[in-house]
Amino acid sequence: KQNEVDKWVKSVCRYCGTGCGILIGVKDGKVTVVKGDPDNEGNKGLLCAKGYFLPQVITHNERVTKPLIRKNGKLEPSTWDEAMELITAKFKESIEMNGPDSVGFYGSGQQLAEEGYVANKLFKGAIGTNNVDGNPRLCMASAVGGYTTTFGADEPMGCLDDFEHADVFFIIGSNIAEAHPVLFGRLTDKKKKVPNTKIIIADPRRHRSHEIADISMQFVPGTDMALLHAMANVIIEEGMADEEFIAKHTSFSNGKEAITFEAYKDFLKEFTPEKAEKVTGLPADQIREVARLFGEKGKNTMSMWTMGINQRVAGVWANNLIHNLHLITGKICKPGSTPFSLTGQPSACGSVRETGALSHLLPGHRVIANEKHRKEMAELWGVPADRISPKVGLHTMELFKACGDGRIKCLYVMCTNPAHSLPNVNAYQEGFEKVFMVVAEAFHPTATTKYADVVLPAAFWCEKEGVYGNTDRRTQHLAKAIEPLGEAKPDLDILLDLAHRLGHGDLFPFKTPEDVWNEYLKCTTGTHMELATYPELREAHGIQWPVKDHQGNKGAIRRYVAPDDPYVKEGIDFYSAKNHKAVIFARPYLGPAEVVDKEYPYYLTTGRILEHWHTMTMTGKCPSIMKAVPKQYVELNPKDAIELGIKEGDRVRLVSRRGKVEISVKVGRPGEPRPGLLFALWFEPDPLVNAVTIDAVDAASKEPEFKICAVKIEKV
Ligand code: MGD
Ligand code: SF4
Repeated sequence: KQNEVDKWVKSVCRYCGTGCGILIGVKDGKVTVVKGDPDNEGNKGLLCAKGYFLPQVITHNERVTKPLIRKNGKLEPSTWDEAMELITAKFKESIEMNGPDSVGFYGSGQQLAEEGYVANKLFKGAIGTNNVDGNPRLCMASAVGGYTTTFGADEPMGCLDDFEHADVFFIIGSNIAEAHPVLFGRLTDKKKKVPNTKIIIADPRRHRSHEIADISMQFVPGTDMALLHAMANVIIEEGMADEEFIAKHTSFSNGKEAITFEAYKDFLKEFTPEKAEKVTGLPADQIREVARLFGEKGKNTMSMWTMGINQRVAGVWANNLIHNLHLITGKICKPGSTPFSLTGQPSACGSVRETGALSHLLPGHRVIANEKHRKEMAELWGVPADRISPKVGLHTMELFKACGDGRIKCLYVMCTNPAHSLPNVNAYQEGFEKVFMVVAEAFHPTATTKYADVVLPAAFWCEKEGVYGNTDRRTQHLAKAIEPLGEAKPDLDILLDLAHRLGHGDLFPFKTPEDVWNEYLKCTTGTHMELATYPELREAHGIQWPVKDHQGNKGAIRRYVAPDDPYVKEGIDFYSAKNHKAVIFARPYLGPAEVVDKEYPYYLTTGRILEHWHTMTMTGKCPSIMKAVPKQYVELNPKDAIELGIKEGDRVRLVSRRGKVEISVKVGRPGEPRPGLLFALWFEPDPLVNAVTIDAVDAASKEPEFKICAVKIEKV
C-alpha cells in the first residue's frame, strides 16, 4: 500500500500505555492504512492488532457528527451554539447558586496533554474547584502513590531500553502478553536472543504471559504482600542485600515513623517463606528460588506490574513492596535493573499525572495540599492566590456519589465511559440520572451518552494535533492527519470555547495546541519534570523528561542517575526524596476487601484481552476484531466446571453482594485460572460485568479493587 497513500503522518497509537509510534497513511483526505514507526524506540516498527485496525474505527457510522441535546427525554441534533449556550447557562447557574464545588470534570488517560492541562486550568484556576478527576484514578493512582511515597516523586526511573539489559524479569499482576503485546514481543525476542534470561510470572490467574515463564507462580488472590515481604526476608537472610547501597541511598519507615534497618529486619521475620506459603498457597521453596533469582549479585532484575497490583485496596502498599525489593538489593537506576510500572492508557502519565488533572494534584507533579505549590500555580495562571482551593477535590468514586446525593449538579465528562467502567456501577446510576451531564464523545450511543443531557461530537485521535506522555516518561507528538468528521471538534477547542463563554477568556488566549503547550512548559520549569518543546517533539520519536536545557533532544533515558539525569552530578541521587533517601517500607500485611465465604465461594477477577479495548466503543467497530472475539465470557477452571456441572458455552449468572450479571462460560485449560478463581471480560455494555465488581478503594490512592471480589455462580 506504500504507493497508494498521499502522505505518511507521524503519530502514536490510540490505545495502550506502550505508546507505539505509528505512521498514518492518508489518501484523498482519508486514513487508508497505518504501520508501525520503525524509528520509534518503544515499538521499533511493531504494532498489535488493535493498532493495525485503527483505520476501521475512524469513519464508523456510530461516530457523533453533530451536537445532541436531550429534549423531552430524547437526544436531538442541535447546533454547536445552542449546545454550548445551554452548557454555559447550566454551569454558570450552578456556580452562582451553589458555589464552584457544585460542578466537576471527569477526564481520561486517553485525552491529549493539552486537553488535560486546559480542563485543569479551567476548573481549578478559573472556576475555583478541585473537582477534577479522571479514569487514571481507576488504573494508575496506586502506582502514583507508590512512587511518591517511596521516591518522593511520581513516575518510573527506568525505560524500555532496560528490556535489553535485564537478566531477570519479575512480572507480577500483569498480563503483559495481552495488555501490552508489543512489549511482550520485546520480552520474547529477548528470551530468544539470550535464552538464559529468566522470566518469573506471578499472578493469581494463569494467562498467556505464563507461556514464556521459567517460573510461574499462581497465588491466592490478594495475598501478594505476603509473597513480596517473604522475598525480602530471603534476600536479607541469605546475604543478598546491598548494605552499602542501603546505607547510602535509603531510609526505613513503618508508615507512621522512621525505623532502623534492624527494626525492618525484625518486622520481616514474620514473613518466612513457610508462613507465606500458608497465606499465598505458593510452595516455600518456590518463593526462595524466586527471591534468589531476584537478588543474585551481579545480575540485573527488572520488575513490571500493572492492574493486578494497582487495582487493589492494598495498591499503594504493594507498589512500595516492589520498590523495597529493588532498594534492598540496589538493583535500581542501572541498565536492566529497575522497578517499572506499566501504564494502562496511552497518556495517563502525560495528560493526567503530569498535567495534575486529578483532584489532589496540580501541574508539574505539584499537589493541592501544598500551599507553596498552589501559590506557584496561581501566579503562573495569573489568578488571585486564593482562587485555587486548598480543599482536595472529590476523587472518582466520591465524584459520582456526589452526583447522586446532589453535591454535584453539573458534570463534564470527556474521553471516558464511566457508566460502563466504574465498579459496582449500578450504585451510581442515580447520579448519572440526576446530574446535568455533558459528554464529549467520539461515538454514540455509549453506556454514558445514554444518560447525557448534551453530547458533544469530539474529533477522533487522528483528526487533531497534540501530545501523549507514555509509560516511560516518554512524551510524543501526534500530528493531525485528517479533518474531523462532520461537525466534530477537537476536545481542546471545545474546552477553550467553554472557558470563553464562562467569562474566563483572558486566561485562555490560546489559538493552537502549541500555544497551550508553551504555557504548560513554563509550569514544568524547576519541577524536575521539564518537558521537551513542540519543535523538538515534532522532530523526535519520543523524548523522555526531564529535559533540562533543551540542548539536543535526547532527554533522560534513566532518572536519578548520572549522566542520564541532568539533575544528578554523579552516581545515583534520589533527589526528590526527603534527605535524598528512598524509603523502604515495613507495611503491615493487608488482604482484599472481600474474601470468599460459604455464600460467595468464588473469587472474581476482571481484565483485558489482546483484542478489545476497555468498553469496546472503538474496538467493537472493527469487524476483524469482532470476528475474533464477539462476546465477553467468564473463564473457569476445568475442575470447577465439572464440579458445578457447567460446560463451555453455558450461560451462568455471577452474583455478588452488589449485583448480578449473566454471561457465557469459557472453560479454561488445565490450571487456568486457578481453582476457585473466575476471570471475566468486561467489554460489553449489556450485560454489565461491573454490576458485580466492588467499589472498595485503597485508603491512600482511592483506586478501586476491580481485581478481586467474591461471587457465587448459578446456572441460568
Ligand atoms: P474506554 O472504553 O477507554 O473506557 O474505562 P473508560 O475510560 O470508561 O472509554 C474511552 C471513551 O472515549 C470511549 O467511549 C471512546 O469512544 C471515547 N473517545 C475516543 N476518542 C475520543 C476523543 O478523542 N475525545 C473524546 N471526548 N472521546 C473519545 C477505562 C477504565 O475502566 C480504566 S482506565 C480502568 S484501568 C478500569 N479497568 C477495569 C477493569 O480492569 N475491570 C473492570 N471490570 N472495569 C474496569 N474499569 C476501568
Ligand atoms: Fe497500540 Fe499498545 Fe498495541 Fe502498541 S501495544 S499497537 S500502543 S495497543
